[in-house]
Amino acid sequence: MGYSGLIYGQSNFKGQHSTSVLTKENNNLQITRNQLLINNNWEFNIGKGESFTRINLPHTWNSNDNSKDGKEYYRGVAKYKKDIELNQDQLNNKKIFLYFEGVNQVATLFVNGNSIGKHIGGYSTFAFDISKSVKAGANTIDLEVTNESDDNIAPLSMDFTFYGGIYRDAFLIVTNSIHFDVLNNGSNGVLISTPNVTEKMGGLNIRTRLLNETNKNRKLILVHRIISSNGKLVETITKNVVLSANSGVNEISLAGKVNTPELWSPDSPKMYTVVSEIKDLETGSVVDQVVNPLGFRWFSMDPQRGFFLNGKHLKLTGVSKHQDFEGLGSAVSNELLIKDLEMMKAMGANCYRSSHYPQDPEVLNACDRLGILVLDEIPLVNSITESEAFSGNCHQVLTEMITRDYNHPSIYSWGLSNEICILAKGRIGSERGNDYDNYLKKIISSLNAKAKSLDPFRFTTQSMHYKTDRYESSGVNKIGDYIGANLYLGWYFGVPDSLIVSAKKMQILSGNKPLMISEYGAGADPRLRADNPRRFDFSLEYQTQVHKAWLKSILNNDFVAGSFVWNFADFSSPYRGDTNPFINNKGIVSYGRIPKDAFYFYEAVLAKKPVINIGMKNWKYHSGIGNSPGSASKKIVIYANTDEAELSINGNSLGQKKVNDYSAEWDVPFRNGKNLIEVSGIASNGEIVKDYHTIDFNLIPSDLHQMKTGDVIRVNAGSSLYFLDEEEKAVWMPDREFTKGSYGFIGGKFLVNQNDRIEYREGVADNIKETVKDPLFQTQRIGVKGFKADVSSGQYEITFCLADLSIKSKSSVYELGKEDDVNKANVSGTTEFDIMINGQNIAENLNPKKIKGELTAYEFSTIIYTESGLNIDFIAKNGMVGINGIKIRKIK
Ligand code: GCB
Repeated sequence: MGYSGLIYGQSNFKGQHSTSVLTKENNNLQITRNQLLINNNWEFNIGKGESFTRINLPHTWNSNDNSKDGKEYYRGVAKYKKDIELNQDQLNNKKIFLYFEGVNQVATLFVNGNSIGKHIGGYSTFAFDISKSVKAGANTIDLEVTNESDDNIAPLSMDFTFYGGIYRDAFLIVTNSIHFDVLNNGSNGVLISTPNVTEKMGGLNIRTRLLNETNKNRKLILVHRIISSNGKLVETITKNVVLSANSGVNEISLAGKVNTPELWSPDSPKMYTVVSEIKDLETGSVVDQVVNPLGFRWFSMDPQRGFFLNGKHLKLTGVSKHQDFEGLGSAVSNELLIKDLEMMKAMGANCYRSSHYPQDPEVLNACDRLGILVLDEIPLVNSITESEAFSGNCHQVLTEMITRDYNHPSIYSWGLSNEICILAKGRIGSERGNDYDNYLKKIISSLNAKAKSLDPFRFTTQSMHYKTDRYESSGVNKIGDYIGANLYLGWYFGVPDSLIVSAKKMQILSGNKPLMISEYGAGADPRLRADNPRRFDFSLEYQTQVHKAWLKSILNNDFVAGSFVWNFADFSSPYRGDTNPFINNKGIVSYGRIPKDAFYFYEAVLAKKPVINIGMKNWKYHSGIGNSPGSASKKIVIYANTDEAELSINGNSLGQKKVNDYSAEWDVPFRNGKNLIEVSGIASNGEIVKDYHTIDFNLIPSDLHQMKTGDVIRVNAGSSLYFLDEEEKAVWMPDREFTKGSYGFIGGKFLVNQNDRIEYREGVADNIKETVKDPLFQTQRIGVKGFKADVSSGQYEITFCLADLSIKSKSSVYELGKEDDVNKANVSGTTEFDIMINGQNIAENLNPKKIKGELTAYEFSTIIYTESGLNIDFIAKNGMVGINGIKIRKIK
């Protein structure tokens, strides 16, 4: 929670950590409001049982679901309970509120058994007045929460997990009976706008909502003090007010100005603080106090020239992000949320799309402080329900978002919808007709009007997908100040260069509104690397390659006001079957926030500081077949903004290279074991930048006779990719045909998954059960006859990795614009087969489907002594043999 004027103090409440406002007036310390974080010691119960467990907030009951089986994540009812002790002093002439920053998605509150109210919507902040239901002594709070799907609550469906729970901070707020409004949609009762700003003058307007909940009329002074970034009082705005007894909310608007204001911008996010107080006219004592941010800046947008901030052109280049984090689901601490923003800023991002819903208030505080412009949006995604209740819910969450977030200088735009026409056609049953179009237009136009009435000073927008027909037929693409284009050219379909062509087309159809590319991205599994990257291989290399092309187009085209990478971080999505099942891996950092190569590329381009990074840094292990005595060459790419860079391996320089397109690459000879890579460059300001990285390399001798005891060969069968196995701390090599003196398969081909838009994907798009090595088991070499390794005499352990992939594999449900959900995988190896090694029978009638069932990992190992070579024969009983991986380890 932000800007409430808090000095952290000791608790007045048993067992609570308390925050309270202490103000110095007439040398008296006065407590004006208490705001207690009540995150600790809640009791939680899920399902029907009576037993409660103790938990702390933030909390979600789905944090681990997706690692088991994301499709089955629990969407239902749960109960939270907490006891709060209050003393009589805290109740005398006081108002007591509960304030929740976010509960997904319906929360029903009882205090001491009395029904208090219900809040609908999982991403808004809300408060309840519980004054009438509390007493001195122990009080019980019961919050019933459900994340069940409901046709009248947005979002209806989406490519992310709808985590249930009280997943943000909760507060108990105690005010005097005369106070700023606590029940105003998450705001603290003070709304500040800056309608006229120039370099010479910052005009502002402060709307304040005051309540006198006593039985007497009261004479008061309302004071707003404006304090500059260096702590100086620059302006005081005051007004004497008389509030009649119990007169409800009194709204008072006051205008003010700051001469030659310090302007807010990404490069210089200078801010002011507005301290608002209600004082008693006679005694001068402070009755209530709240604190808000204030920033002076102005912006405009032009369809051809883009975005302007404070009169200067500013290309917006940033990222989108969901709110979840590996292992935590949506219950993420403020500290981690803030770290994300700091990481984005360090990368050079100057804008942030709060997709697809309003996020924690701390996210916006961080954006204000760091200088990151924000598109804040409501969770209206994919489709609508044609009902008044649904429309009402959308209007409510829009009002809550705009009111709570109104004062943040970082916000330049409100988002009204995302891909709202994607389900209008075909993908969920029959096509929705004209009535749907009409209803859609009605909702979106009234949301736009509502946004404008609440805040005429910011832009409105919608993010639309590339299939323009329904946006056009409904006319929704003409609503809002600018359009957002979600474009995946080069990923789901098309080539990266056509991004701009599609964007232009969407702009023209919108009636030539200004345009941002609100999404563009490609999946990458941090564990996959390719020598020859290609679309839909989920390799880090392909992701970097397309981001390079996309960013170039974005930067070279002025009509593109800005762009948001989809996505900053990998995130959970229950229906995905990509190489990290239940994860959308389009992040440029991993789910646990480890940078992928694309992140380093962005940093080199965008960060206004000297940068050099080794792209391989998230891999501590690698493997390769020797190509010169004692070493194997691997390509190492570095990302830098220096003119040149020098790389050395194990102390030997491989020379300087020119940095082109923010990168340079070397063929680096790795020896077996630890290798130290060092790079350095000289920035234009003379600063020397360096990076280093250690890789533990598994060198496979080119002549396998030289394989030593303990050496291991891992083969990622049916795949052209290297797979980093975090369990074994080792790398599986791409599949290869046998060559004399070495190892490889005989016969067979890769299992390829095809559909109308993804012409080629190795393996299947499905979760493989009983393993975390999905990429290894998702791919398969089928119709294979044998495997040979020309090893010398000795004892070897041979491991076979198998999984039945014969099930018709589903593609990602969320493939943009895709009309049918079933991939046409070519038939995989399903049938029974025998395995013989050097003529010995190892397995008979082996059928992984019979042993484990479909899509389940099955591994078995055997130990063999050979005089010379390993000749493995796969003998199909009928149909084809399918092998997912082979590992050979020399034991003796
Ligand atoms: C989109 C959606 C976003 C998805 C993304 C994807 O267009 O707006 O929510 O996650 O595509 O990865 O497919």
